[in-house]
Amino acid sequence: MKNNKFLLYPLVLLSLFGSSIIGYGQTQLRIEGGHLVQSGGSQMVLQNAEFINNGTFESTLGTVVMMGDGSDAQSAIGGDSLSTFYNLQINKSANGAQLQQNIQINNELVMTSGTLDLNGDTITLESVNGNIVNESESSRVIGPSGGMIQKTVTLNAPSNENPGNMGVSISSSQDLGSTLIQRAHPAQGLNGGNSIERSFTIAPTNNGDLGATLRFYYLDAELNSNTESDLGPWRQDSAFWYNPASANLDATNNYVQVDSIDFFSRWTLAASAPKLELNVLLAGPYDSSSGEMTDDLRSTDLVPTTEPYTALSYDYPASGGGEQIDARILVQTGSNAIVDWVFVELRSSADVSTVIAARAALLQKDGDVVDLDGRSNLSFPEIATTETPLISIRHRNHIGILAASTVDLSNGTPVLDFSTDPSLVEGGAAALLDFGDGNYGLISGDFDGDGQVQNTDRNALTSNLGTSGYLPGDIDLNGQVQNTDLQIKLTPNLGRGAQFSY
Ligand SMILES: [Ca+2]
Ligand SMILES: [Ca+2]
Ligand SMILES: [Ca+2]
Repeated sequence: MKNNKFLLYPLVLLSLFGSSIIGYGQTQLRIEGGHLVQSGGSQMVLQNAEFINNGTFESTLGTVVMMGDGSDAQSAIGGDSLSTFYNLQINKSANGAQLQQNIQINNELVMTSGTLDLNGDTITLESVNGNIVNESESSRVIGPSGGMIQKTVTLNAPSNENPGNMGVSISSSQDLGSTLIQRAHPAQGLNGGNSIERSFTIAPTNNGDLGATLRFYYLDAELNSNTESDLGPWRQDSAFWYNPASANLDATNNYVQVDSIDFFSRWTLAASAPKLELNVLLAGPYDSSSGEMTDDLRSTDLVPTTEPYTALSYDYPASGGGEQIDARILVQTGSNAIVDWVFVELRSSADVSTVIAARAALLQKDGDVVDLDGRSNLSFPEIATTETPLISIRHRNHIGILAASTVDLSNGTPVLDFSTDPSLVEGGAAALLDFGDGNYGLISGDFDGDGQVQNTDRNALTSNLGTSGYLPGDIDLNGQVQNTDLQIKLTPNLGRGAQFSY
């Protein structure tokens, strides 16, 4: 690159508080109300000097270099105006540089030495050519107090595309269209834990049915006391962060890969949470001809996107409750279609009345109990892997079950298939309905959710006959309260459940 002097247009009002463009000590390059044009491939070096733009800065092919050993603030980029750089190079022999205003990079942000602190501001990488170069453990963009790097790109069937070299690689056979990618650096407080100091928000225009793969790259310097080998992906689609399964960590090349992503949202990395692979059937919607449950609530848009159990006064210890889903997961059909919400508890083996943790979860037609992405094994973020709890599964108008034995959360992902093995359930086959086809399910008809099917349930359902919606009297979960619910799904079970209260 040539090292020409930069040119000033006649209208420039340029104040240099220092003797030259290469300034030493507490100096500023100030643009006050006019144009400063850096033409050609020229290089402008700011040695411990601030770049303050209160006018207009144009750089067609030039490079601005922040050098020196002064504090970040002595190498700040600020002023009232957004500055658009062609190339910006951070090359501090000590300390770093910081933003005090948003900037745009049309070509390269070159990280040579020292950090660049976003300091609450935004770097926009130009959509085609803007990219980060040479970012490393010792020279990287940071942002403990907020701010972001962002880029909008068009992604059509991307194959391991890492837009702007921002550190997130995306693959999908689909056309995602114009996609906004934002990288931020404050750690996320994840249900009592702390993430690494990096997160990505990925927002494609076409954001559904992507079958996408994500590689989330990180730097060791961002680990924030996390043990690298424990890292797993966390995502946030609504207010809740959760820890989807099926990820691969490559600690040598510093990335976590997640496959089978239906739609993108916000992501970070943190220690993996304990997970459970659970399967359970509900007698109400169970269809013996298919061996699965029906999903009429979903197909008639009645499954709420916020869990129903808080409103029903179920007790959530710790930080559970209020789980929400993105409505996109409810488009899934087939065996993995969502039937309804269930309520999963971890109970103390020493005293089963003590609930250690509780989560609302989603139930698929084939009985899989899954997390908020509609497909991953259920995670318990706030629970230590040293716990050996008893699992219970409850549903708002069925009688809950308690596992007969504890699970060891430190040993992989425990598998409990309550749909085929009554010996896994406290009380055995008597605590379930035997469908006669090899499958067993939760006993239906507990209108008021008190753990028993009684006359009060029958009377309440009777007075609701003919109503429709997401209702406690809709025992078979087809969206209507009918004689079927009363005569087939409730009445035969009267008296069930009392012996299993816990
Ligand atoms: Ca399934
Ligand atoms: Ca009841
Ligand atoms: Ca019904």
